[in-house]
Amino acid sequence: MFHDRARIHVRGGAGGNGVVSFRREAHVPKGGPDGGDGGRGGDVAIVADASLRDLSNFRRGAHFNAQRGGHGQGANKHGATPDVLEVRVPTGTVVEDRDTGDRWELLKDGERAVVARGGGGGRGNKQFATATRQSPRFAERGLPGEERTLDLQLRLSADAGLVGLPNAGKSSLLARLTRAQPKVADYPFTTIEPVLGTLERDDRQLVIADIPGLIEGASGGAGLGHEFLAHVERCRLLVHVLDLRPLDGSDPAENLETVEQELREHGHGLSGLPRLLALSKADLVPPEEARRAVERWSERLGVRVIATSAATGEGLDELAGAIFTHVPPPEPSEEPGDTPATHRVYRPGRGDAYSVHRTGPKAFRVEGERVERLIARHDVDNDEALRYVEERLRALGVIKALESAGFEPGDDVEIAGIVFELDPG
Ligand SMILES: Nc1nc2c(ncn2[C@@H]2O[C@H](COP(=O)(O)OP(=O)(O)OP(=O)(O)O)[C@@H](O)[C@H]2O)c(=O)[nH]1
Ligand SMILES: [Mg+2]
Repeated sequence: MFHDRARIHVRGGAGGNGVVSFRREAHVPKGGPDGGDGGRGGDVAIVADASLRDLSNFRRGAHFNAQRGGHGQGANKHGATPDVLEVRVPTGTVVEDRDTGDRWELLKDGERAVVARGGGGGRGNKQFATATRQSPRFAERGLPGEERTLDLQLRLSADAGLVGLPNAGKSSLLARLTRAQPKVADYPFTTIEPVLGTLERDDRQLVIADIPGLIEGASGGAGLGHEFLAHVERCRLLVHVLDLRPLDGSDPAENLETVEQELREHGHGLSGLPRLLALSKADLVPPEEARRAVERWSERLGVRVIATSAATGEGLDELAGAIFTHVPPPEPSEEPGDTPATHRVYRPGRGDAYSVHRTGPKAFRVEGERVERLIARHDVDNDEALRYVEERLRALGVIKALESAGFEPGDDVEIAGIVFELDPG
């Protein structure tokens, strides 16, 4: 079974906590603060690995949790930051976070994207020492790491794709054009997963994909084809394979339209890709009829049409040559050696904004990334830490904003689900 989709959960490691510690020296009764900072939590990165074939390594809903940062220690020792947790996926995997719309495309071996950053480490008490607060008895907690649910989808990187109805002869053509050995049989849906083959000529190579047969309704979910239409998106040329003499007696013109309709309905630019038409099984009709079919179809479609037979080899060289001439050169960004910006590294915004809401007669709520982070970092049951939080809230202008909303010292304030009495001095 070919697994081209998976869903995973990733979580950056939590930051380590800062620590409260004081220097101890035999002859100094009370040394200064020397609590070290916690280390940043580990990141989770997705790395493209050309040796992987598909996404079958991923159990349903697998979790990847990076390690947490080390806690700070006395004597000003900082906690360690663990190694990045690497999740290896086959080259050609598209990673998407449906909640945020973030998306990464890992197209080349070794390409990587940090998808969940570790949380920041907390500062140790040494960092909170000031002229007026010489022995701070509080330190910051580390922050939780970033968390996401990611949808992985493997897109094959083929230059040209063979598309057509089931039984049209796509796999037979691939087998004759390349060294690939797809299964060939006289029933529809013989091919149930895409097969790749390499077409070689002089010093050029092109990858050709044999896509499972498309039937009416494929783009809407019918048959097997729709699952694989996504793979065709990255092709730069489509070779439409059309059976000249279908076994089921169907009309080739209608068959061609069925497939073209599915390509249009799938969208993603598929119907705009350059086309070749390979008429298949030419050995089954008299040569004169095959010639007339070529003329008719080229006139009608305005594309290059070639009569082929996987049985006799007719038209195969011509088809291979036409594929080479009609595949457009790769986009400049796909040239080797050039590093395209195919992935984005997520950086949390500055998040300075906040809002103040009155929730009751003597109760308020403050929302905002920065203030919520402040609360997550401190234990407001610790008087000294609470005083520090008040100082920061004042510096951020939150106390002023609360006052203009009617706040009075001693009222309750809720931030990120934590309620405390705010009594700024
Ligand atoms: N006579 C003749 N038969 C052919 C030729 N090409 C394919 N066939 C036969 O047509 C049938 C279908 O061929 P496949 O290559 O499996 O067709 P496909 O398009 O890959 O079909 P699916 O994988 O089911 O979508 C098989 O019985 C082949 O032997 C040809 O050039 N001449
Ligand atoms: Mg096939």
